[in-house]
Amino acid sequence: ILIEAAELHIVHLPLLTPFVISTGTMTAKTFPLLILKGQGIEGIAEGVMDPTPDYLEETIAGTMAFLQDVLLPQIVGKRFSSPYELAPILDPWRGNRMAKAVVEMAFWDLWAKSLKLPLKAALGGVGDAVDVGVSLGIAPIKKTLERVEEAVDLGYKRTKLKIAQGHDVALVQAVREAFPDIKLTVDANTDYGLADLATLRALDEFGLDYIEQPLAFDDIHDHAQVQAALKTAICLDESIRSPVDARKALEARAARVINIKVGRVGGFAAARAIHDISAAFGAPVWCGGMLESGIGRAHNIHLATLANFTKPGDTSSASRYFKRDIINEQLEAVGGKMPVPTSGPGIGVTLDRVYLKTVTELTKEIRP
Ligand code: OSB
Ligand code: MG
Repeated sequence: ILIEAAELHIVHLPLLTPFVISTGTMTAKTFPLLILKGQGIEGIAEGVMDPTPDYLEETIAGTMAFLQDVLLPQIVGKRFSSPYELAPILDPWRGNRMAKAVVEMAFWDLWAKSLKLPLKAALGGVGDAVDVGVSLGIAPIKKTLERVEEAVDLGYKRTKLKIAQGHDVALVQAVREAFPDIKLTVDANTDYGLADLATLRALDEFGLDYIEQPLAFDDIHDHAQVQAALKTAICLDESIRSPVDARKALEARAARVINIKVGRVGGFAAARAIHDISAAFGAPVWCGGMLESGIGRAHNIHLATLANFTKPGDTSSASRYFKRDIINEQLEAVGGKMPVPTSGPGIGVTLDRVYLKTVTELTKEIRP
């Protein structure tokens, strides 16, 4: 496929409710949106980096510069016959996996569309729907109990509670008492350290399916010490940027579960490699989310059809986050199952160009 041009946007979507995690509060979702064009087809993807380096180091400003000045000029005007041919352009640069993922994922969509295949088939996944749960932001215990009840009533297959120092044991105890049998997990987004082992041990008593990313965003080693002290599985999110990270974490027994976000790890080639390495270690994986619009959500859903995604993912209904999405389709879970979108090949969703225009803050065109 000849990539004839690229469109790069910054999109700003207000969130229906502020989303609070240990590192801060999000009131809107701002993201770069890339459209690669060739042969009359468009391949589309969004980035998962924040405006400021809250979750990991990458930022939207850094990504825009790297994409416009470095990556896209090496891609626009050239032919690629598979996503793997992007590797010589992407791999030499250090880090910046979220930025690389935007390009790689948009090309996977373009490539699958050129082959008239759903993205899941191009990736090697099967099935028409994936199991999903909800991720509940930090809120007072009473409010959280209401939200858990709502999620359980809707049939979501797992409830993940965001926790932080001082908003942990009492919260989990209250939810567990009210819902003794649900699949429950917590996500600390790096808020704890080795000195907090007593708190983590207290959380160990609630039959959680896993404790997600208790320690630092760049740590693997100390997580192994925590995992050795707990019955509950540790799940790593922020710490796993690459297949090598996954191998090291599983070898070191720093985790028994991995949260794969294709947008965090550099794209589908890396996401699949992490999926395969985890399977080889007997470690289940699940598909994380970053409050994506329908574009990123669709990518995630297709990825989650791979065989070792055996735990419910975070790709819940878009209507939980947004009043209106930038796609024409509605990505809504039914009974804890999110249908794989199939409005055409590739990611199976289509851009609502009219609405997109009203929520676009900046547009750049890249031509050869
Ligand atoms: O750690 O999984 C996370 C949202 C923003 C930043 C980090 C995380 C999250 C979520 C949201 O948990 C999951 C979703 O998209 O619903
Ligand atoms: Mg997480």
